[in-house]
Amino acid sequence: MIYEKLSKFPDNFLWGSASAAYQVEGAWDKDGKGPSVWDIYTKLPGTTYMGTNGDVAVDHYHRYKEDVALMKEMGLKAYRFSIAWSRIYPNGKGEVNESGLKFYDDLINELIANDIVPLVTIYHWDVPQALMDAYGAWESREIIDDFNEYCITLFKAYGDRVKHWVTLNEQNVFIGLGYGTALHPPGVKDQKRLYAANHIAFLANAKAIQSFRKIVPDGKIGPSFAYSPTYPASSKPEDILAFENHEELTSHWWMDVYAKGEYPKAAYKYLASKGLAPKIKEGDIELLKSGTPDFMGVNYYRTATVEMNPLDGVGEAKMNTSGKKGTTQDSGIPGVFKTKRNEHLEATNWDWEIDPEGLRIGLRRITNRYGLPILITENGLGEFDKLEENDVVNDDYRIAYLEAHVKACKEAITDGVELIGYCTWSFTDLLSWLNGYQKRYGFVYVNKDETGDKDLRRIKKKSYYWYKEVIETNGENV
Ligand code: BGP
Repeated sequence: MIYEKLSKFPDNFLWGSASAAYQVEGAWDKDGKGPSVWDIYTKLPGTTYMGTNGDVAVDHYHRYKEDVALMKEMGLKAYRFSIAWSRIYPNGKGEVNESGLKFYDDLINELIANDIVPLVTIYHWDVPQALMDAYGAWESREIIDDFNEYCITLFKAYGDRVKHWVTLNEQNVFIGLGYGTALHPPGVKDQKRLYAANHIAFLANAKAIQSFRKIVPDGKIGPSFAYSPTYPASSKPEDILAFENHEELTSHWWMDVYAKGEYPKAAYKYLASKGLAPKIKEGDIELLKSGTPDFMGVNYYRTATVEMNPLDGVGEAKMNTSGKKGTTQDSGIPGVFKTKRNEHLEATNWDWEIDPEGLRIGLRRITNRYGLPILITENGLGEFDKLEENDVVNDDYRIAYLEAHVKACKEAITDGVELIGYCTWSFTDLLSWLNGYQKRYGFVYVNKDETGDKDLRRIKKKSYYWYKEVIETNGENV
């Protein structure tokens, strides 16, 4: 629909920005923290861009007060950050590390004292290495109880002040890249193990939500899903079918289970025919159905366009982690779908299509299929930024990207989508898991690069002032 007048953002709309522990904190072995899988994985040769890791990251652990002061000055309403499991439980379970608990306690208090709502992500990919060594982390049902204990500790420690929680960040990504393409730890390529681990993660998610209901009854909780809404490459029926396949296998497969406690039928049947469907034990479906979320968290960066892929067609392909435009190859599942570059859309230097309309489309699809409120937990543009003379960063391309996406949110609200908040990725620049420090997302430039010898000073980019105004006017200037 094309409207002459758009609805307003709600009064209590959460204008936020996000980060993740491993990408900002640093202090990887300080004050009793145990190693996570990422602390180990990034040190294996050839795993990340130029061997970058989060040992120091942007040193948020020591500079969080300075970062929160910058948020306050901007007028930020909400800050989404994650807790490092191995800072709380250095061995994944057992004894709690009090200094770890204290760090987040201090951060939460600092945010609240500055009128910023804390949005806490419980798990942003950094499972304790101890649990990987003990039982293969997400591959064993043992993790369900260990994760639940970790969650209970957090709910009890912070639930009095933190009312918005994200359980698992992008389960589709950490499981997909961890067990499908071997680009994330534990670096496995095995579809059967992928779907098995993924099912266990669903169970852990649902159990944590059950615990949450008892401990923080007045809070809201949900997972964050990396949603790339699909388009068919053409109106050929075979491409439409490929589109249906893609939505079902890459989106409904996750969101249906979160929201309804059920796997989508055709996708399940297909995977079962290949011997890849997860084993569903007695009680699993009951647990999934009783641990549904209050909102769907959405991380949106791009859409995907697909076409028919014959049985002897393409499979896995190369991902662009260098920022050299055009180096991504089309990939697919033979007999199911194949991705295709969408010629109607511009792309970033990392070949991510820029598609604000796709955000509106995705928000509507979620609203219609699940009827849940939505929290946008991530949206942003990763680009090379240039630090100019006198500490200036003119990131007009980021302003253009974000402005178009905020407008799409406004249109979606006009369409009837119940949107609770919008978090950009990210507040400060930070470590990109596989792409080093050169792929920047922040409103605040951090003087740090792959060489590691810079002073980490914080510099407000042009986009910082732009978002400040968006917040001040509650989106009316967009
Ligand atoms: C999401 C992750 C974030 C962040 C972002 C940007 O998948 O939740 O942690 O990294 O994507 O991705 P990248 O750093 O690969 O550009």
